[in-house]
Amino acid sequence: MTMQRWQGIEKVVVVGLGITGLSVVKHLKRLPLTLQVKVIDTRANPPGAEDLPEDVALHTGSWRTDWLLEADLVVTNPGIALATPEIQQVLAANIPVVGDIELFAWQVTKPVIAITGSNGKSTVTDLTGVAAKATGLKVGVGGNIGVPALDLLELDADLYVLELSSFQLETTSSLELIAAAFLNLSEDHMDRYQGMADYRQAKLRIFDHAQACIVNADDQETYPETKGELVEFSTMKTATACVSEFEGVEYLTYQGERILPIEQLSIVGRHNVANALVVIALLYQAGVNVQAGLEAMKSYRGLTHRCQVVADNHGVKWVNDSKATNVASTLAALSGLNLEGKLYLLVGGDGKGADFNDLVPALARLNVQLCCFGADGDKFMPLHPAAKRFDTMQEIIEWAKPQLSQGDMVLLSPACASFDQFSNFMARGDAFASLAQQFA
Ligand code: LK4
Repeated sequence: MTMQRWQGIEKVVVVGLGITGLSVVKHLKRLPLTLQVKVIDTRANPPGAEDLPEDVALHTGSWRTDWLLEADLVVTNPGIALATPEIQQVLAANIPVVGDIELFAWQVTKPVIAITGSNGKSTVTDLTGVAAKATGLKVGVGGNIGVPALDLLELDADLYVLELSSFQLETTSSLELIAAAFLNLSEDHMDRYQGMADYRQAKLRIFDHAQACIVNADDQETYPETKGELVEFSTMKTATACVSEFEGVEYLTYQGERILPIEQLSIVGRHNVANALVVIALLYQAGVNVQAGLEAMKSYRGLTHRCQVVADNHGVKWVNDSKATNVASTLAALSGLNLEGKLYLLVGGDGKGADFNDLVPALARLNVQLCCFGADGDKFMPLHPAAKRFDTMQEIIEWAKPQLSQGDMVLLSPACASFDQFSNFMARGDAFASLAQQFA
């Protein structure tokens, strides 16, 4: 877009520091404008305060409604709900409230691909980026994972691939996408939404200005109400991107054309077949040469903190799936798990108001020791007869260590956010990996 967006904007208040808030401040200072920038963070010691430029005023530990109501633009962090009374006051005063992705939309001049959904969005984003890079393009990959979107603008890439959370989409209204995907919808963030309908509507915003809308034919909730041009993917039925058998071999196909035998993918599980289909659909719709990206797709081994083997000693496998921050994600980790020994499953943390009962059938099928920890550990106790309560992961490992034997697996797939005990799921995964390595 153009600088016209900034007409009449002089005073900008950024709400929420951290990596995203800092990326917003840096971006505002790079613009060819003289903006007065102030930052509010309601936390007493917000992360990133030490990296804030000295000429930017910072208020911490509470709100500053006076700053907010003097502003011409308020830029909020995905951690702040729009329903927060202070933000409602800003909106009532007709002051625009946007997020970092909206600012990205105002400035970006190259094609953008975006991905949302309850699960798999980081894998699809990363793999789309990896495959597109392998074709020789300069690609900026980030958003809700890795690098904040506004930092990516500095790369001057040919193509951007963004993971977008429902929170980011709530504060975005003019992002034009060459291709957008809504992967699936399952319960999450019930502490921030009134219900599933609300959560779904936030995610559907990804299609508002999308040229190609990629939807999951196996999950009708991913379909927008007003049907424009839809590109369907499915692992179960015929669709634009789907699975077809040819001479006894299952292939990923696009518009009826065989792209790749499923067995040549390194990432496993039916959910990853779906993820790979979406990557193909996104690349195709963005005009990227899919064939040139295939070798990269075949060798892709997945993300850190996503079902990653972090130690394998004395026949005991330690698997870090800290990225499983909701029930469906933990179910994906448990599906197709085939163990000789016992599964020590670490669950718990910040439950975000979820109902964990859907885990019961999957747990009943397994030889499992359920180890419950963190703020909402109690909520997992009724799910399995062999459930045991701990405060921390460290306590679990200390208790389990003497019992571990050949063929066992210790799996962190907690179905919860980590904010009760960690700064994010990555810090939780690192803590688990270090406990695993101590055992070795
Ligand atoms: N002012 C201010 C202010 C106060 C508090 C800014 C930010 C915060 C707290 O920050 C966040 C809270 C919740 C940032 C978030 C957040 C939730 C950023 C992203 C999310 S999320 O929902 O997209 N991702 C989490 C989830 O899926 O549950 C990740 C959980 C984890 O890492 O363990």
